[in-house]
Amino acid sequence: MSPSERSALLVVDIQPDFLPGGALAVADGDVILAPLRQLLEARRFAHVIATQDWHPAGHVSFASSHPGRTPFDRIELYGREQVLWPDHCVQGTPGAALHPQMPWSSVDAVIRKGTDPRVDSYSTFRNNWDERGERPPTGLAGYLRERGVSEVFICGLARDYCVCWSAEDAIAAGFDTTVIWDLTRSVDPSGDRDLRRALEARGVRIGAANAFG
Ligand code: VGL
Ligand code: ZN
Repeated sequence: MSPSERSALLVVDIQPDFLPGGALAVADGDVILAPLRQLLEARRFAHVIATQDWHPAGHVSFASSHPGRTPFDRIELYGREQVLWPDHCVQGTPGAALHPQMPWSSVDAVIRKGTDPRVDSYSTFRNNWDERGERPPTGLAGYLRERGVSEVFICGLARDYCVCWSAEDAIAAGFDTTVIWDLTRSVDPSGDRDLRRALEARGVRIGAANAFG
């Protein structure tokens, strides 16, 4: 297999709700769209997987599901911290769609996550912890392994939640893992330096889109 056949691109949560004007807008999230479009159109990756945050109405991660709480409050859920979000990416709503102006035709598979009403899911590989203290896999690691993928490149939104958790799980699952840093943006950019160091400490590489021409 050529190197590119062993590599997959994961494009995380490019959905209107995470872009300016959306329900959980990531500042400057739209800045990554043009270079991401170029990367998709260049078809440099034999495997491209997109993820879609896809919550049922009334999801446990929504502040509106917890009387008296407001968005960005933190609560304890099943013994762990849970950030409470504005309602976002509700199944079937326009804000939950894959961004309608992006070239998705080269995408092989779309992984929907956050579909369990009682458990959040930042990572593309596993849900957050459930009431049994477990993090059920999504099946993506097996999908990639069965196709001979050993290396993943991750981009998308948000850098400090879904991208970061996906990268940590990817490396834990044994994949060579690179975050294409300039094709990501954070909900809270003040944590970016620490986040980058924490990822590198786990063995995640930090890359740039211009490495792909
Ligand atoms: C995300 C918060 C809640 C993300 C999803 O895509 O990073 N963040 N749901
Ligand atoms: Zn979500």
